[in-house]
Amino acid sequence: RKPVLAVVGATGAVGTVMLEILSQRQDVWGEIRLVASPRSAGRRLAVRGEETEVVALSEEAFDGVDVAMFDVPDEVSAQWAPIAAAKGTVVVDNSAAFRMDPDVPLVVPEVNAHAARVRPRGIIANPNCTTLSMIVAVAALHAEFGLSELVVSSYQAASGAGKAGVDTLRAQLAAVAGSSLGTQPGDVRRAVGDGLGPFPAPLALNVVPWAGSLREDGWSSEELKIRDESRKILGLPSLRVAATCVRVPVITTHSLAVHARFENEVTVEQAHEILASAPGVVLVDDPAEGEFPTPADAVGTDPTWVGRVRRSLDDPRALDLFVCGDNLRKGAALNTAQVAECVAAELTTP
Ligand code: 11C
Repeated sequence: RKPVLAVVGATGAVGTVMLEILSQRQDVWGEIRLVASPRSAGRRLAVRGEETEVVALSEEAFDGVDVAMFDVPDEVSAQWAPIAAAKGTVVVDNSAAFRMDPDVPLVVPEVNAHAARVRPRGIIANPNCTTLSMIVAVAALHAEFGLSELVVSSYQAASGAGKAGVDTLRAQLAAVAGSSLGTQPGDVRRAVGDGLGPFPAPLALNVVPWAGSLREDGWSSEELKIRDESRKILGLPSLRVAATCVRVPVITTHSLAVHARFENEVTVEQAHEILASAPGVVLVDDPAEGEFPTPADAVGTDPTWVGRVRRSLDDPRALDLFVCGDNLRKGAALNTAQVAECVAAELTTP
């Protein structure tokens, strides 16, 4: 029989993309059960072309469920993923609650699919969307050259902060549209007023060097996630990583400028070959023709897009590149779906 899937958080921003993705991918699932907070129970949503009623999150919601995808806040996952796992359901969790737990694998199928099979708690974690937007390309280069250091700056889209982030950016763009704002200190801030939403400064006509919450010594949680998660996924616990996370006025698709240093000397030609043949990566790198990835082109697509590949002028072992990935697809729902499909294959292989 085909495995039964539960989508927990089916009505949220990532859940909505998940239902689209489940309707587009090869259908490996039997029943797909949609689960959400009691507030959303009873709503009807379309998946695989069928209207399905959303049921409230409860222990019974996991009866007979083989695999559950969780796209809910950290504290909801922390409470409910172990309850589902105790019932024998394999949980693929997109929150930050379990990512650094040594008994929970952190899986990107193109990089470490094998890790999904070893899951002592019955939980598999999905990385943060910023890590996911670059890691497939970085891992392909690491496999050839041996990564020793990453220095990254992110250009993160508003939807990383959920629906509130998108609504805020759209409202701010409306407030500044057609104006001559952006020429005097504070003029954009005054126009936006108290409509900052989840961001600490105006995002329209601006960039904001902050994502996540404050951690020790001035680092943000988002910057530490990039470091910790990259180390765990690549199996490089001492990898040197420095990240600066920046929010930009883009609706969806995170970008990163990556400086990657390797054990061995690199050439752009080799890097191009590796990236052009890496599963899940598309290389667009012809600056003479104005061809490089941008979020406006990458949004709504599945791959990690890579361009601007250069060998560092001062270090023959280092590459500089620019990467774009849809933070709601590969950055969240798509990776979760891919991991769940790995589990489904395992459960149905005799
Ligand atoms: C953002 N990357 O862009 C965050 C959102 O740990 O899954 C995802 C947070 C997470 O704001």
